[in-house]
Amino acid sequence: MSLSFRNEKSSGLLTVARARFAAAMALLLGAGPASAGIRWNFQTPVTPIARQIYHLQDLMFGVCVVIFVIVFGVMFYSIFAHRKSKGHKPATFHQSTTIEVIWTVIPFLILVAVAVPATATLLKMENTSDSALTVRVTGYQWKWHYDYPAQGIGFFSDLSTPVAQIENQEPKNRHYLLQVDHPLVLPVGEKIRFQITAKDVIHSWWVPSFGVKTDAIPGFVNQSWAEIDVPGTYRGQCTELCGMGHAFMPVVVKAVSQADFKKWVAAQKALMVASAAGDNTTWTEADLLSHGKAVFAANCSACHQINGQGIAGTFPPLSAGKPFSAAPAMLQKLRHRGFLTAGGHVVMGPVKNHLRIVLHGIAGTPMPSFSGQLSNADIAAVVTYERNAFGNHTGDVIQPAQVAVLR
Ligand code: HEC
Ligand SMILES: [Cu+2]
Repeated sequence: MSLSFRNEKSSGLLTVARARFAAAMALLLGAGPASAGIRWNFQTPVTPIARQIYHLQDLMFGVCVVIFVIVFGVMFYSIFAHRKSKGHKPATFHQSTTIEVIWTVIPFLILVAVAVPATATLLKMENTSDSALTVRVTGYQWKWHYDYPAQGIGFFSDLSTPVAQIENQEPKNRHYLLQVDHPLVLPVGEKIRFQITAKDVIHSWWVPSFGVKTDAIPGFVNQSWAEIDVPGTYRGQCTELCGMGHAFMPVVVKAVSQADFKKWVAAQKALMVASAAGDNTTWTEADLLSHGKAVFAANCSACHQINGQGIAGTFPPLSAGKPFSAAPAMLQKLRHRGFLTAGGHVVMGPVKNHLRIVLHGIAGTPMPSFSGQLSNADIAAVVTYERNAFGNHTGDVIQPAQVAVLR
């Protein structure tokens, strides 16, 4: 009780100090409106845990500043006031047991004062019991998948920053690399348990305002929780270096009222039913191409590149006629599937092989299976797009029903 009271007080003082410091720095740096968004501390906490972490850091910071001022104050005073030129001699109090006991006991007490609230916070973080909602979070190279097992909803959340901004052809917007097509939607005022894992390599799911930063490790499920009290949009990132696209898999969470959450769940379910029924629809070529372009940008461009030109030695181009050089074993497999000529040039192999590759991936290579991630319509669209973009003109138009057969 007394500890938490001290925290609140010190945090109040520090907030004022921090605001002044920030203002002074802004003046010093000649900062204009461009840097108005710069902050000098954590993001505003919106869960009990995040708030506790925030106060802990203020407490630690306060303790460190006080120790720093006292230690350096004494040191500089001693150097100056007891200098040799004034005739001072080295002191002889080194054998003083009292002083030794004091300088052992004081740090010990400081450590206890810090360790007690820190341990309490850690224990609270681990306690995921009594949650009202469970969300499974799965890291992929390079996107997140969210599942609501009790609600029967699941979807991928992909970066939605336009490629033109990434390639410096357009100015970068405010949420550059921090925006996604489908944010995670959560209700406020309810304890939400996260079960976090990964499909390929280690990722880490981090939402600073929630005080949640949990490693996503293939084959393990780590747990964490949040009870959000302010509706809003919260942004985070993958925080475990997970390969080339690490910077391109942000986390975006929309916290809404419980009533809105229920509405959203119902809408999501209706969407899923509609997309399953879509297998029997016949799409126009124009619709397939435009949807395929979006599916390609979100799912394939990280490896095969947005222009389909791949990366020599690693990711094959998807343009017929392009030469591709790589390890002999890889070239042989591509030839075997009909995607490379004997002379080492890319060709668009048979449609069925193409669909199978996208559906099931290529085992033992980075080419992932998309059967769990993309609907039949998505796959029909992206394969139609590949076969008619990047300089390819096969004229093939693939319908969802053709994909359904191969699933
Ligand atoms: C994580 C990286 C990665 C992603 C994402 C990826 N691919 Fe691939 N893809 C590969 C690699 C690597 C190969 C070559 C595999 C081999 O060694 O045979 C490949 C091969 C292919 C091939 C056959 C080879 C060729 O030259 O045409 C096709 C077709 C293909 N990918 C399509 C896609 C489509 C469509 C998507 C998106 C829905 C996609 N890939 C996403 C890495 C990737
Ligand atoms: Cu990652």
